[in-house]
Amino acid sequence: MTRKFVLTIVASMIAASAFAVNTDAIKKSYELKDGSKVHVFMNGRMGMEDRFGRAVSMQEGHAMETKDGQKIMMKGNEVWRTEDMLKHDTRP
Ligand SMILES: [Cu+2]
Repeated sequence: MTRKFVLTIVASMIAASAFAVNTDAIKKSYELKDGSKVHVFMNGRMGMEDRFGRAVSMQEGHAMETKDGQKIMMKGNEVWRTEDMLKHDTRP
């Protein structure tokens, strides 16, 4: 294999793993009535983002209502994960 060919493979592997991290991070995000957001991560647990874009804590089992009237029950409290996501802005 030529050196250039190997570098191409390595570059595409890095690109693929970066893509995997981004899509793994959040499964779905919902906008809530009060202007905050709830992010559902790939592991099914959730993290809250307040209307100022800060990661905030919410007790597990707390009932939330989305802008379009859906009721969601808080599962998990992934504050650190939300914080990390907001810091690196890996929102989908
Ligand atoms: Cu919540």
